[in-house]
Amino acid sequence: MTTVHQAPYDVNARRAQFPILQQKIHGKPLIYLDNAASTQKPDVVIEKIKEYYLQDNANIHRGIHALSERATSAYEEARHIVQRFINAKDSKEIVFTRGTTESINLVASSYGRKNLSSGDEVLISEMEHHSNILPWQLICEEREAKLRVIPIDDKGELIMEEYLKLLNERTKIVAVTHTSNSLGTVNPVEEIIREAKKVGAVVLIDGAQSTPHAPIDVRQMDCDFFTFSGHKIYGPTGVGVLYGKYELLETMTPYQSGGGMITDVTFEKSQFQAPPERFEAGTPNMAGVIGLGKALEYVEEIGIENIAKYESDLLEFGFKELSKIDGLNWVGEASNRAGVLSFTLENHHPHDIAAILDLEGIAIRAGHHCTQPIMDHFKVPATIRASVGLYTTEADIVALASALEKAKSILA
Ligand code: C6P
Repeated sequence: MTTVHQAPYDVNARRAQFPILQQKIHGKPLIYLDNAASTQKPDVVIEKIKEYYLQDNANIHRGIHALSERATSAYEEARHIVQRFINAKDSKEIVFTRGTTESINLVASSYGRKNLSSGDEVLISEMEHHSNILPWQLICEEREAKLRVIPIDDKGELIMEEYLKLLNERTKIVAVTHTSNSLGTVNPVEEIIREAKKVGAVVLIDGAQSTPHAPIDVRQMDCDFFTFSGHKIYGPTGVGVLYGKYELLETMTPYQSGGGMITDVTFEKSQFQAPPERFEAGTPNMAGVIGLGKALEYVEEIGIENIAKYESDLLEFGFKELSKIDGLNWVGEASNRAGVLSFTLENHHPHDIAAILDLEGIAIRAGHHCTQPIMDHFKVPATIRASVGLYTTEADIVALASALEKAKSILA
C-alpha cells in the first residue's frame, strides 16, 4: 500500500531531484512536457543503477558467490516492491518484461494461442495504442478468431452501451487501456471487468499511462492481466511488468525459452519452471529491474495519491490556460482524464508547432502517438500532445501557452 503524506506538494523540491531538468535547450530552460512518451529519472534511481554496477553486478539465480547472491536478492526485492505497488496477492504474479509492449505480446502469444479458436472473439477498443492492437490482430488471424472493437464518442469516451452489446459467450479476451495516451481518457475499468466476467472473458488492462498517475490496485480491479512500463514511471528503459493472476499464469506455456526458466532439459523433453521464472528466459535486465524497484519506492515515498491530486489540478489549469488560444481544438474531452493535453491548432501542422516549441526549449510530442485509429476517428493526421509528470509546474504550462501563441504568429 502507498503512503499518504498530508504536507503540501512541493514541486520545486521534486524538480531538484531530476538532474536532467536543470539544463538549457537552445539557450532556454528545458520545459519537458513529453512524459507520456517517457519520464525523466530522479537521482535516486540513477544512483541505484550506478551502485548496482559499481558493487553488485553479476548474473542472477545462477552463481553461488556473493555478487550473484546480492544481485539475486536485489532483483527479487524489486519483485516484492512491484507486488506491493499494484497490490498483487503474491510476488509470483509479477513477471518482468521489456515493457508494456512485450507484456501484451506475451499474453496474446501464450494465453491467446492456447485459448482462442475459430469463431472466438477478442474485444479491444478504438482508443488502444498499437501495442494493444497488433498482438491481438496477429493472434486472431492465426487462431481464426475475430477482433472486435468498442467504439468511442466524440468526447473520447468509450461507448459503454456498445461494449455491452459486443460482449457475448464467444468473447474470450477483453483488452483495453486504463488511460489513453492520446486522449487522456480514464476508462471505467472496474465496470468493464465486471461485465466481461459475466460472459467468462479474461481481461487485460494496459496500464502504461495509468500507473504513473493514479493508485493501482489489481485485486480491487479484479483484472486478470495488467501491464506497465518502467520508463513511464520514472524508472529505466527496457524494463516493464506483466501482472497475471497466478492461476492463469500457471496454465500458460512459455513465451520465450532458454536459460533460467527450466527445471530439466533433455533432447527428448524439457520441463519448465513455475511462473514467474517460466516467462523470464535468458539473462534479464537486472539493473533495469532494480532501478524500477527504486523508482516505485520513490513514487511511494511521495505518495501516488499526492501526485494524482497535484497533476489533476495542473491539468485543469492547463485546460483553462490553453483554451484561451484562438483556433485551438481539443482532441479528447472526457470527463475523467489524466496525464495529457491533446489538441490541434487550426491551419498548422503539429510537426511545425513542435519544431518551433523545441526552439523555445519546450519538449512536446506531435504525431499520431501510435494510435492511428484515434486520429481516424477525429479526422486529424496528428495532434500536439503536452503530457505532465510529477515535476511539471504551472509555469511550464504558461510558457507552453505563450510559445504556442508565438508559433502561431511565426507561421501566420
Ligand atoms: N506510448 C507514447 O508516447 P512501451 O513502448 O512498451 O513502453 O509502451 C507501449 C504503450 C502501450 N500502451 C500505451 C497506452 C502507451 O501509451 C504505450 C507507449 C508512448 O504515448 C510511446 S508510443
